[in-house]
Amino acid sequence: MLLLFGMVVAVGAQGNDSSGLRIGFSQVGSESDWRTAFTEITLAEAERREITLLFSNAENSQEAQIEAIRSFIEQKVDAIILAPVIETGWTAILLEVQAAGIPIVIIDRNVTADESLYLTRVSSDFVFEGRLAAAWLVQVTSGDCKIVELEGTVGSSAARDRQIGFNQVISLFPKMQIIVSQTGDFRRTLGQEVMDSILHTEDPSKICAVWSHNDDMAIGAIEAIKQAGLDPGQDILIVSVDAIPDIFKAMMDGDANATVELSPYMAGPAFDAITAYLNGETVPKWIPVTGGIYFPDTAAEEYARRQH
Ligand code: GZL
Repeated sequence: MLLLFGMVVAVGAQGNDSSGLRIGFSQVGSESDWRTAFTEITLAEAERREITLLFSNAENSQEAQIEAIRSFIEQKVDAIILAPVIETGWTAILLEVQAAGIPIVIIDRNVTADESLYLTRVSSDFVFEGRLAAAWLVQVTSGDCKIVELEGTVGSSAARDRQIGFNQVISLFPKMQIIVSQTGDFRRTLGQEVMDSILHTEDPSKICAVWSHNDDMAIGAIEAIKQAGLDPGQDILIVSVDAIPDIFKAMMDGDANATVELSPYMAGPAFDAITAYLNGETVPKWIPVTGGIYFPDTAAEEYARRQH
């Protein structure tokens, strides 16, 4: 059974030992295609497992996330899943959740709160994603490239750690240089606006590549590069993260060069961890999801395969 803003939307087809659980899910928002896919997959997985999911979309507001968590406590849910928009400011509400005796799972981005305040975290390794993107760019440019960086949401662990990982690798190569770094908040429209502005303040002929913390901002940048009369994917290389269908479409059009995969399939492991905990089993503090790096040579099949 699926509760969307209090409505019963559907009854799941197959039960398992998660069946009948009532779980509150506080989602960041709908800022990117990856986030939308992550939400859709989570709702479908809850329905399949006959979990009643109380879903809240905070539209990137931490305050709205905290209010949603308080509402889940009042509704006496069996567990809570939190996808935190930014890293800091969670300790107080996590203490309230702990006092209510409700297990909470952190999913995707991280929190700075003490790990004793949550059951586990299901996520990818953002530092690894940054390293992988940088290693590819170093290789294809022989370690000589002036880079524009489009950062994700300020204060999010995804943006910070992808930047850390990327810089760890390029710092080994003196001619790999980030000439400007600006946030596009993981949003396509802002990625385009920021890139358009950069193309007017920097000498475009000096820009070798765009390193974008997610595909949506990269796709926005691609549009800006085209409007500047340049050829994205050729004049300016494009490397990003998420592996959403639209980046594979861009690759098929010759406009993008590499994307590091971020799996949107995190709900299953989160639901499994909650069920294990409620069955008295021990749950590890981190449950990793992994992904590879993809290029134009497999874009057509990846595009076809990733229609969620
Ligand atoms: C990272 C995730 C990021 C995605 C973006 O795990 O939090 O947030 O890379 C999304 O697409 O906005």
